[in-house]
Amino acid sequence: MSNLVRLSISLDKDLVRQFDDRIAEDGYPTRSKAIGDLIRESLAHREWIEGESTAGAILMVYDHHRRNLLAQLTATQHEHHNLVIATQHFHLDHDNCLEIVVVKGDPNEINTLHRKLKRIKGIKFCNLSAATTGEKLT
Ligand code: NI
Repeated sequence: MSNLVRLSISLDKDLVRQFDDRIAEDGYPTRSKAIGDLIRESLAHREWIEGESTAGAILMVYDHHRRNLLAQLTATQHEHHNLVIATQHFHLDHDNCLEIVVVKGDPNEINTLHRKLKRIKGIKFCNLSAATTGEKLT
């Protein structure tokens, strides 16, 4: 038996036109796939607001010559070692490094870690990509 449910919904004509333009640009094969993705995105977003556990990645760019920066980065990550699944470091050029910190755990604590990393002097870019554990999504 199929798990698919057929829905009939009514939406504003202009809204549908905008949606169709957007999904055509993105190359979606069907409206169903695009709407399913929007629903999953919304559920993943709720995980960050009211969930107990979620996952994501913190992406940083910094100059490794900056005094105390590396020590502060390491100390801050150790303060939240329960969240950090993995880190990967890339040497972008002579001065700049790009580091990815993959995190999983309490969403509030992940946000705290992100804020702490962001305010370290010498961090040029610090972005949190809020993903999902995927456990509750199909
Ligand atoms: Ni480096």
